[in-house]
Amino acid sequence: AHSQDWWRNSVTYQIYPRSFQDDDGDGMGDLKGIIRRLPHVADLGVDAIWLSPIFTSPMADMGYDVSDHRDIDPTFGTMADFEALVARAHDLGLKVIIDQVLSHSSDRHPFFTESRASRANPKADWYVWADAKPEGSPPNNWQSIFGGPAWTWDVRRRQYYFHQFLKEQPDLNFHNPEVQDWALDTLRFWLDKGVDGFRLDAVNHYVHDDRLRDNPPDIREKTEPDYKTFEMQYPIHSKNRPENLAFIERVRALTDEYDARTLIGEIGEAHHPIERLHDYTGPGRLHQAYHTALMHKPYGAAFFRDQLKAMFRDGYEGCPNWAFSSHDVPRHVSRWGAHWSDADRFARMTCALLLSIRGSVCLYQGEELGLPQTELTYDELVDPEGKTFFPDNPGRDGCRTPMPWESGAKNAGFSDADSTWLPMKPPQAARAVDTQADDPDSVLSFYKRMLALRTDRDALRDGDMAFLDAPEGVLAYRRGAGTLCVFNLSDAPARWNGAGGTVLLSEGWQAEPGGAQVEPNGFAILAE
Ligand code: TEU
Repeated sequence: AHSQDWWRNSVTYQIYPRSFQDDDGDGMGDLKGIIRRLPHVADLGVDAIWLSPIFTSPMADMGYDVSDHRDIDPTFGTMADFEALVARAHDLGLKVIIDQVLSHSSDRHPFFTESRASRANPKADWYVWADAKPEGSPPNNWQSIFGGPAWTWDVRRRQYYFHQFLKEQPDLNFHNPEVQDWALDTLRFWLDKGVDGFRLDAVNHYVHDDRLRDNPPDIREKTEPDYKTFEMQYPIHSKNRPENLAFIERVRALTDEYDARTLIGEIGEAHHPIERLHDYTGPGRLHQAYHTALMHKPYGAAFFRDQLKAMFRDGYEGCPNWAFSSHDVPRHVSRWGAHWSDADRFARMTCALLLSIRGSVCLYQGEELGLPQTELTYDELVDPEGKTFFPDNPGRDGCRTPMPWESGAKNAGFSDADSTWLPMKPPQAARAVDTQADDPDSVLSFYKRMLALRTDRDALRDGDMAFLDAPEGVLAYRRGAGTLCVFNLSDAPARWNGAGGTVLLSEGWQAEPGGAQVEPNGFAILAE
């Protein structure tokens, strides 16, 4: 499977390094800790790991604010630790994908220190600077994803600088060819270290409109008011610029100089139809498009069918990368909590669903344990998003709490420290790896079985996906020539009238003449 094309329809396990395993006892996870726990990941049967940022950072946005893109933050260890991690992962048959945050840097990056010092210095044009409007207000209406204007005034240059995220994350100016070259050199640095690919953070944010035109207003109804910050404009000028694709082609050309590498671009796109992702995975562009269509509140058979059909419209042959959970959204078992009465059954059903749809998949650490979102008080929050928008949007800390390994141990085995950067709470500790490892009915055992099935059965990985007529609330599709997948996503029992076969995996599924009785959140994967 590990050919040039190993990445196609692959499964990647996302590690959030600060919360995976603490080795040095400071209450934060680190690279040595990850090395220690890698066998757990390899045992699952995934193809690759993706590490959220481990680079030098003041941690205003937990490492997504990088102050040296070519070094490791001491919180996580050293470059030697990183090299050891890559070697160990490769020994275990795991590819290594690292996050690359190129759209912006930390405001404490030496480039930005230089850039803000004056209007005439070698880095003056490396960030996006603009004069105030005559009345002193920002140059246009662009909004930050973390709230407020995307422009902050700098007293020395007497100009505004652009930041799509925090003011501590100034946007690099991708219209400047030197910036593009620097970004490519940074990627080359890590390719030469032997990483197998990149998760390109906020890849649709790189290029802004150089005429700084206002974004048009977003006139859609709010669909997810309870936890997600909503941008009340269509960001067609602040990001999503067509010019971006030319730079992505340069990134791909560089990557193609190396053997069997992959680019997963993160396109967090709530504002455009899902099929817009086709642009990003066109020839000579990204291998995989990671997006957030299935990572918000909307749920149900009709919703999934519409999203998947849209993605694969017009004979699309590209490779989307699907996920239900990540370090940015509430864990899916909690987010979709209105739709189940048995959390573990729901975790297993969504596992079978995610791993049977066409495309690549990213699993987020702890998902294989069926972890729920951690409830935190305001005082426990660290994420600036949560601290700004609490309580309507408590931010992202609840999915970033430490990984539970041994239920009875201090901090459930995550750390020896008396306090950890985010707390370990009882609901998570109770689902620790050791409580599930030997239980054949656990969520963890189910993930392993499902991953093994996906590995063994080519159709589940590489087969096309054809949707079948099904009763309301039921999602049914055929993968390849003879693998049938049926899910009851409703809260009522359903009757499946149609094809059957040999059950490969099922739950809440009672075969009957001419079909089956499917309980709420019941499902089956069948060989026809
Ligand atoms: O997220 C990019 C992104 O597009 C955001 O909209 C994301 O949904 C955000 O978390 C809002 O809740 C990436 C990273 O995944 C995220 O952790 C970073 O904060 C962000 O980039 C800035 O680098």
